[in-house]
Amino acid sequence: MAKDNKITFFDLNHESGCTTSPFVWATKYAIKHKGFDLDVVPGGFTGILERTGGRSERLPVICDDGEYILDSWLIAEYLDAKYPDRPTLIGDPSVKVLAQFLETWLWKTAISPWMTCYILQYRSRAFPHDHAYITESRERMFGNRKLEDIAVGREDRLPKVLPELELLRGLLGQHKWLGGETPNYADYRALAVFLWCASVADIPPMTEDDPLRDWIDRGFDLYGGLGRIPGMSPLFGLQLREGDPEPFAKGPSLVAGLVKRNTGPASTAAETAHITGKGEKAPA
Ligand SMILES: N[C@@H](CCC(=O)N[C@@H](CS)C(=O)NCC(=O)O)C(=O)O
Repeated sequence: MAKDNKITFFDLNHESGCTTSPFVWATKYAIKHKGFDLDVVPGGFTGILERTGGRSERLPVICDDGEYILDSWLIAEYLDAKYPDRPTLIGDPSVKVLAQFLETWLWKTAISPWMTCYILQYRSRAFPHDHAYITESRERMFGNRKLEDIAVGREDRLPKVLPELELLRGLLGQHKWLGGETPNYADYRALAVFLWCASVADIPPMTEDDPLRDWIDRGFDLYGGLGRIPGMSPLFGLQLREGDPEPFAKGPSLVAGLVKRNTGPASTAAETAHITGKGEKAPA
């Protein structure tokens, strides 16, 4: 049992102390969800191996009463297995499968383009002793391109991310949390994408009126405002320019069957009238 209700949490920080990395954010939420306090070991990108006593080159890592657990998914599974009487993170195996699907989609749709937009801030917000490592490792990651070159054209790329998030808007327009009435690990994996983005975004990536704002704000407020820590930047306030795409759908969903429950002919009458052309009002 975690001593004093605390779990040692090896954080990955910027110089401001704010947490970066989606994996690390998801784990921070997972520990709080289980009702534990965080005994934080802070630090940046270099020196992870030393901080973890030679156990890991990557974060997150936790230590629970002397037992080290590596990897964000393995940590979540460990917490559920070791503390089954506390609130469940994953619950059913299908939660893991669907959360991984959603997360993979979010990495492709949001994190990848956002990383190219905020790559210079990812470095400048890091500890000064991390700058050289971030430059070298991330330039290699991006196929030996200079970070300055990767960031070029970001004003054009940022607005294009938003329409791609419609799938998540559709889901969260129908459900309070991905976990249903209360958040679960799927929420934390998805929220972690936005938490990471707020740790690097020197200009907001999303418009003020984005429908995702409600879920994001509620998520950042969880556990006494876990996501509202110094060093985080506003996510909302992107100013669109002429010619930018519509950031989100304003009308009804194109595929009503996805979001509307069939409770008999009355519930589908308007759609039937529309798709059969029978009984449809003539356009004004
Ligand atoms: N599969 C691992 C991935 C962890 C990982 O890649 N963490 C990154 C942070 S985003 C890291 O520690 N990077 C250190 C580095 O780049 O040297 C998990 O889910 O925990």
